[in-house]
Amino acid sequence: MNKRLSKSEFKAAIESNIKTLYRKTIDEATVDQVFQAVSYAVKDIIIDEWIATHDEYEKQDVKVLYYMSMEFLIGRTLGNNIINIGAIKEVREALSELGFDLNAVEDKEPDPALGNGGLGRLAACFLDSLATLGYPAYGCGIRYRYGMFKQKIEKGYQVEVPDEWLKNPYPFEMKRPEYAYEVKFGGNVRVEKKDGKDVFIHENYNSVRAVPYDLPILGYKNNVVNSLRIWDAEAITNFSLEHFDRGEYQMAVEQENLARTIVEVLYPNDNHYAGKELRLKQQYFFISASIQRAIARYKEKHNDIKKLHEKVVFQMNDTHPTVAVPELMRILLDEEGLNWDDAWAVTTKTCAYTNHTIMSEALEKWPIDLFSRLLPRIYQIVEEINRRFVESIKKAYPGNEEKVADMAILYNNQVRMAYMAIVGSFSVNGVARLHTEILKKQELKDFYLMMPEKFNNKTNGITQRRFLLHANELLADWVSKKIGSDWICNLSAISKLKDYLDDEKAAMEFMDIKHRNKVRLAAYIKEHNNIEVDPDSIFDIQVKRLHEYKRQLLNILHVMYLYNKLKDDDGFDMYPRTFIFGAKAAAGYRRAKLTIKLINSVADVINNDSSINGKIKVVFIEDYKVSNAEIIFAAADVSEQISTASKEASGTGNMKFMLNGAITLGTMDGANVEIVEEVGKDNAFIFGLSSDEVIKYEKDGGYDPLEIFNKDSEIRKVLMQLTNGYFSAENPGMFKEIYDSLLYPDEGGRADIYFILKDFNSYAQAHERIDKAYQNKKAWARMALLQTASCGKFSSDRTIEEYVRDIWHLKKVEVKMPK
Ligand code: DL6
Repeated sequence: MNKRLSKSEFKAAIESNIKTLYRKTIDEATVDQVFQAVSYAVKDIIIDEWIATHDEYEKQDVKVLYYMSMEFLIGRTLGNNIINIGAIKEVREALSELGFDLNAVEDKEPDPALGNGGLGRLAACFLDSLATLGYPAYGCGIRYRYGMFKQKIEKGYQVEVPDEWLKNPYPFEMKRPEYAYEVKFGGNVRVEKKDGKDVFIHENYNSVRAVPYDLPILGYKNNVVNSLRIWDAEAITNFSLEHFDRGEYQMAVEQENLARTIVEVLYPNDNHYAGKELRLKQQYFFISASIQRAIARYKEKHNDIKKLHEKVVFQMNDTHPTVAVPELMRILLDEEGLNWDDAWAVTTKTCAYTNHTIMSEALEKWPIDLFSRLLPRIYQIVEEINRRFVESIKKAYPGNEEKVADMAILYNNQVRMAYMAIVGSFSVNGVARLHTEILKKQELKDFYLMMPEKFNNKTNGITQRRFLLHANELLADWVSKKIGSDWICNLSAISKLKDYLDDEKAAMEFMDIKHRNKVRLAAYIKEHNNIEVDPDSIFDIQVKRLHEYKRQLLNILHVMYLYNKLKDDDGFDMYPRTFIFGAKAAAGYRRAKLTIKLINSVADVINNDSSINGKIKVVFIEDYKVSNAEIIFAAADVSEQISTASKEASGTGNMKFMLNGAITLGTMDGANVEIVEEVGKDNAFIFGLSSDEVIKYEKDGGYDPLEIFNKDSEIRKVLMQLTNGYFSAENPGMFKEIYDSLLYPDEGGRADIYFILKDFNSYAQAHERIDKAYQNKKAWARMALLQTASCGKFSSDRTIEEYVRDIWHLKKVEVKMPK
């Protein structure tokens, strides 16, 4: 390691930073100020490694990955950075001697929430793994001034509050004005002939200056520091104040506005395409800047642009960065002077695409008039890509106009971004085996048939360094004591814990740690929700974005059903259970927000009914985010992964729970399938329709929820409680919309499109199995330990190695620091 600071050197650094930053002594400093001072002390250490890493990349002239993503949900970084530089002990002790607690100091860091959920968090895990494995990579994204909103619950309703993560300077970021680029919008394209060639001149545009900020991404104790480069927008004001006329002034104001609005806020939609012009501006903004920089960097050392792909790979995280394809073409054609075929050859060897969803509402399709107005030159290029692609479809399938309609990039006045991503990439991957199979057999079947060599699977993963080493110190220490610490950088080594499966003492220690983590979560719930929960009850947890397909509704309807049984059936008993929810709903997603209200209304009634002797508690944790997620995963007994089969591309929360010893209650969806494969089906609680059954019902019909409603009196009772005011005395009709959605066809002619009633009984039976299994403490402990012991496959280190092997072909770099 670089400069290993001793405890006393850390103390001195913190005190000195407090003095220079705030003109205070440590005794006068607030915890916020100490957070800044510690962060700068840590950053000082990082800087040398950061420089050394980039020097090494330069020296070895390595191939570099640019991971393009609209979202990086990195969460707090101080704690992780301290762990990764190997200084946790020194910093903790230094702070303690100065009268501060490291956890309290960490709590002062805003949670950089530049993402919505799984997709953004995956990008953050990937950066962690890339740095730890020593692969040269940049994350490329946007420096949103406001990240994911903070959620408040008021009278049971979600209220969105802006997330001002940049209110105080963020100590780890570094502005890099020397790498600023201009990005142009609107205007028109004029064609001129020069030396017999067409030259495209973009004029009358508005533009902004994209200015990057770098955040250090540290590998685990290996001196490697990669960068997450997030772009801010500044106005280009190049008019002279003395001479401006009305037109110039107008232009300046427009450019100011453009710069201000473009990076203002993250769109809070998960798995949903909203079609807003500003969103397309954001996409082009960060992509254009990132590609301009990547090419400039390449040209510093290389003069043959046709070999770009040997040193550069662009991975597009979902379709949001797909304008990378025509933007790279634009630069190669218009600025580098390549002909079309050469430019296309370079582009399709440099770009790769990851698909993260098959939800039709998430597929981006931009109206052509908007797209062409905002990005006129880019649109011309898209037209030409499409024209040539349509030619190749016609050649492959002569006379088959249906194929053209099904596959063209431009169709029905829309630009189909996923199709452009596939056509412009050399690799197309899904994020779990089942998901990739569905892409190949259903959603993208035509493309798979035409270009099968592009398709591959990369099952997602998570970083064990954040979600065990940092999030669950007690368990991490225990694991290391039992089997050594190899698991930190090689999660498959955690399978050595299997040696302890039948060691009762070890299993009891494991459960004792779980209990202590449950006590920690109970204290958090008491502090934030003012609800007492019993750490001896089963902690049954569903935390993720609120989306109908994720079926939080199924979970709460089942809670209502259990409550009815406790009230109505004297013979019924159950082991005490705490149902914990955490979920943000997109601000404009009415039904999701109503589901949050329903959960809170049910919680109000049940938690205040003394007649059930506390057998059920329901808690909705406000503002679910990366930092409280860490406390939540560590405390779970049961991990609810209950999406309608075929809808969840992978899921990664399922893996975080598993790592922390929670048992999956889930459908055979996304990566659940692979989790069950690892632990064995007797060590998971599986229920519900299979993806094939769901897809068949969707195609052929044959499911009528009214039949279930009419036949099953318990389900009927639960549903009637949605309309009779049982849980909403103040407004009995409040949940009628949910009731209707379950029983009556929507505009597409189908009712209960997520098969909640269809899966209800099978779900209830899985819960009964859990109730019984939990009461056999020994067997449960074994099963819980088996989860942790079996999760080796789900490290993002494994995922990254697969991307490197099959797609990116990067070389590992070692960074040595002078002693
Ligand atoms: O691949 C990361 C993550 C998956 O684990 C989830 O299953 C999937 O829903 C999510 N997809 C998206 C798609 N986004 N948009 N827009 O967030 O990706």
